[in-house]
Amino acid sequence: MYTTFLVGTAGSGKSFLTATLVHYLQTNEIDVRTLNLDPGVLHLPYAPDIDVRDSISIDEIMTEFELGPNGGLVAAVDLITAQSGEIIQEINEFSPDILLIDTPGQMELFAFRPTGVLAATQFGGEKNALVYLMDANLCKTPYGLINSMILSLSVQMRFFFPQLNIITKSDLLTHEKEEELQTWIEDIYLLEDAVNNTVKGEPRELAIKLARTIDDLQLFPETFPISAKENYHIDTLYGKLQLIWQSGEDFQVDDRVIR
Ligand SMILES: Nc1nc2c(ncn2[C@@H]2O[C@H](COP(=O)(O)OP(=O)(O)OP(=O)(O)O)[C@@H](O)[C@H]2O)c(=O)[nH]1
Ligand SMILES: [Mg+2]
Repeated sequence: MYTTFLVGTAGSGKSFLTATLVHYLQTNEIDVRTLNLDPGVLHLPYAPDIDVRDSISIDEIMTEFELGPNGGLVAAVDLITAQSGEIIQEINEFSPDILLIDTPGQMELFAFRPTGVLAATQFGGEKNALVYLMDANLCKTPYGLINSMILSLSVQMRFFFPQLNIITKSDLLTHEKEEELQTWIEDIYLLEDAVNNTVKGEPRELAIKLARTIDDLQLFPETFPISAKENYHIDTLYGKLQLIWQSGEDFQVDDRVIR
């Protein structure tokens, strides 16, 4: 089983992309299943095959432990690992070739608490990939882009899965803006220029130092734009996921199930 975790800041498009990817894979007759790990979501743009909400009720948790909505969410996400047996059983029953895992809206609940890493180990297959969603709305300025890059790296630092970065909602960007973003990501000097042209004083110093650190690390994952709404680069994403799962070899239908 090949597993992909979709992780990103609140509203970055995780659930929508899950829906688009499932549709794309099913159209290509690939055996795919979805797992919703967000206990707080009310509506999803796809029908999850496995749903953490079947075993965890935020309303009951809030009432029982007298918690507000945020405390309720934290407790609910922390409970996921306690309920992991049922979820693992369902995953094994479906035993799909590909499992897509839609993670909780508030990224910090999943990515920056021990539960997330534990859940990822429990629900992951033999080959895991993580798709980190960078919202185009948050990374279209040089300063915003550096912020998003730092967040992506801190997610990488938690999971250490092969990671791809995508700029979501790229249909909201002009073609010129999309190209500019790509040049900033690929060329630190152009990113520095852009910072110099838009930010002054201490924020400028910090942004430049962080950008150089990111560049020095040489760890920043491959990044490309996507639009789940307009099916833009969905095939590219799938191709790159295949490369991760197959470690660079062609995707073979007969041997794609690995457990
Ligand atoms: N224009 C555009 N909007 C998008 C795209 N993908 C998602 N959206 C919109 O962005 C909003 C959030 O999308 P979701 O898929 O719910 O994002 P999410 O990361 O799952 O959100 P939470 O789980 O609540 O944090 C919705 O209004 C979507 O319609 C896209 O490719 N283009
Ligand atoms: Mg969601």
